[in-house]
Amino acid sequence: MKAGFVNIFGKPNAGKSTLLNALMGEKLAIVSRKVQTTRHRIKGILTAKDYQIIFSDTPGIIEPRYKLHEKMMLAVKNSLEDADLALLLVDIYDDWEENDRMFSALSLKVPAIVLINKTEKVDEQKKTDAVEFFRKKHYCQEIALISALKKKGIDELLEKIKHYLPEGEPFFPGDDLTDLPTKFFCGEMIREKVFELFEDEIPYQTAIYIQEFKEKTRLIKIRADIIVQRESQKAIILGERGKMIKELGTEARKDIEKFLDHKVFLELFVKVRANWRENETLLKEYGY
Ligand SMILES: Nc1nc2c(ncn2[C@@H]2O[C@H](COP(=O)(O)OP(=O)(O)OP(=O)(O)O)[C@@H](O)[C@H]2O)c(=O)[nH]1
Ligand SMILES: [Mg+2]
Repeated sequence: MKAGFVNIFGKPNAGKSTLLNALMGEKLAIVSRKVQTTRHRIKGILTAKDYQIIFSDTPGIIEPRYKLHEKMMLAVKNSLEDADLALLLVDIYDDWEENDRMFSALSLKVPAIVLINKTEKVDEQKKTDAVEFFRKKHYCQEIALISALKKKGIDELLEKIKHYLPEGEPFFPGDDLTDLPTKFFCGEMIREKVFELFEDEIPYQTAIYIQEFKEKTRLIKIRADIIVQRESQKAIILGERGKMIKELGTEARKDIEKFLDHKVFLELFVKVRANWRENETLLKEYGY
């Protein structure tokens, strides 16, 4: 039996959460076309008959500007410490030099596989150049071209990963998919809709707080607060005659019902908490 921790690192928007979902064959982490979507370390536990891999998706690596960012980078740091193998994800369209500097700065103490992502529409020359660029870097044990979105190269990657796992017994029971509570994922699904529906600073100044999660006989009742920083943002999230929040609620409820495989009653409230991103007490309350 082999068991180990495989942690995914990369710049914002490289496709880390998409990769976690592809590896798990299940949507655990929310994804958006905007940067800084993931704020927590999200573990996905993949158990087969002869191995268990605990994958971690992490927030994209950035220079912290708020306390919230510091918490996000702490999640990255913690993931650096318990990895058996690192997956360093690069968006092929991004600046390779910049990615290289970031990977070097991680000072990894474990082997790494560099994964060049978003390659489904890239010409052969660019792929060869990217492999050539990263292949000789000191942190790079192996390299692979993938498309997390199209699930290309994922099975081959799993085979590669197995070689790096230490011998050992599973860390989690076979049917566990993650270590985080169901409530967390419900909050994330609501947050994903905020990333989809609203532009500019709104997704970055929003947090979700699950007030109530109650399993009743016929449905699960969820009451959640959408926390924003300013009254003007509250008005935008509500929309004219509550149009936007209604849409948000419907979309999030559908996703949550699919995830829980249960009927859900979702009630949303918008609350203004000035500067919650800098407030230690509020950050803690919202799970950061
Ligand atoms: N074309 C293409 N797009 C991809 C691929 N993988 C991810 N994406 C897209 O890239 C965007 C970012 O994906 P995420 O998985 O949220 O990226 P992330 O690295 O987790 O981002 P943060 O959480 O912000 O650090 C989304 O629009 C994805 O659909 C891929 O293989 N090909
Ligand atoms: Mg992410």
